[in-house]
Amino acid sequence: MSRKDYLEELGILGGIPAFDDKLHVGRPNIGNRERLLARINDLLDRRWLTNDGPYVQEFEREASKLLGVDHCIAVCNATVGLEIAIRAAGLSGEVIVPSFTFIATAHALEWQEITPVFCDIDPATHNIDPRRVEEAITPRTTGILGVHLWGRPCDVDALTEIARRHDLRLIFDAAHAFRCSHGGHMIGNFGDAEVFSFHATKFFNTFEGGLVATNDAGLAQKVRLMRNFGFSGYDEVSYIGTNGKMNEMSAAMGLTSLESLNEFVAVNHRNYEQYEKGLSGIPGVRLSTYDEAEKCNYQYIVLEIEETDTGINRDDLMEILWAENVIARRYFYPGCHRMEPYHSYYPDARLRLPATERLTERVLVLPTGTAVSPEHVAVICGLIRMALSQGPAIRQRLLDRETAVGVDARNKKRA
Ligand code: T4K
Repeated sequence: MSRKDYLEELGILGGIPAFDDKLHVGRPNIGNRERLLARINDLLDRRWLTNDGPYVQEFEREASKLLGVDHCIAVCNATVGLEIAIRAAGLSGEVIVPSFTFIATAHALEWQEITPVFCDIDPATHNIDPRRVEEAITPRTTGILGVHLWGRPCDVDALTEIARRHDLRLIFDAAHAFRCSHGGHMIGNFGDAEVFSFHATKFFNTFEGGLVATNDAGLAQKVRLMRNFGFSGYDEVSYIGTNGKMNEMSAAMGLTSLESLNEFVAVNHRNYEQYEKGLSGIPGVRLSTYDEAEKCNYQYIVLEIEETDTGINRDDLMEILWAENVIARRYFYPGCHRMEPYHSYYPDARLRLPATERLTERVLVLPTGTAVSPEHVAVICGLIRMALSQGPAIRQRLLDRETAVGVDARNKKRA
């Protein structure tokens, strides 16, 4: 790992990368290995590997306690969790959803032949804009699917009020928001149901996994049955169901990760504060903030790059960082509405989504988590400072190099 002082040292201009190994966004946090391996031995000895096993039940009890939610149903991943929650809540027709989210949010609807109606976001929060939600309601609308993007709660109160007034169901994609709160209440308690992701790339993981949280006993019972093919007894099926079960290995990882949860958050918080300090005062870069009065997991370091102030754009910066082995990601480019099948269905959707369109061009997510040390953060901040403060000079050198390569290729062809 090396700090860089001169432009010539940048990887993109031929220098040696700052990091020998790739630094990823979403490197998994791993808790206590001995505890995990002991649990895995235990489940192997027990020969109980899946189907509502003892670790899954214990994990659900622990999650309920942590979130203060009556019912927590562990599932194999958040995508299937969303599909089950959406179906159990009786959604159909059209559901209003942001486009600035991971594609799974929209697919969970479309998979069930429910039309996702993309709604613009509030550029200040990156979350669905309640004013735009209200405009998108039609006689076919049955629900709203909000997303707590980056773990920052969306405007839960306004959305709850809109849902109440229009008699709509309200579900939250809380994939990013485990151990976050809103108004002092843990995420998991809002809407009809909230769905968390415990994918390997989340700060809290169960390898693959998710959780449906709800305080509605009837809905919880339906979700539970639908998670297991709809079986309500050995030979009795009550609903159409799927296989959405979490397995015992994942639950063992979940229980072990829970024991290190606060430690993971502390590391994320430390990295976040260091990024905040290291990037402060650089024109054209804005770091998304978290509400320190609430519980946050700080799992995403989200930058917005303003080209008019820096001379280079988000994609240039990403290329510069990748050349240093910093694999920053432009989540959630280009927006669900520009991906298939939605792009073909609604080729003009971008006209209704100006804030989304603008943000997808500006956002860059940086590595954090327990695999990222303060030294890593210091070097990354140094690289960003250099890249953004000397953007036009870097651009010019790249242009010169491209021209030189072009001339060289033409000369070789002639020779
Ligand atoms: N809703 C929202 C708002 C979501 O963000 C997501 C998932 C969902 C719903 C659906 O949740 P799940 O059904 O997955 O539970 C990743 C994740 O696969 C995805 O879970 C996550 N959101 C999304 C934001 O990120 P990709 O396409 O970026 O994954 P990938 O394979 O490029 O991994 C990201 C980086 O993580 C890699 O550069 C390397 C690193 N990595 C990854 C894995 C799997 C590791 O270091 N180790 C690993 O084991 O989607």
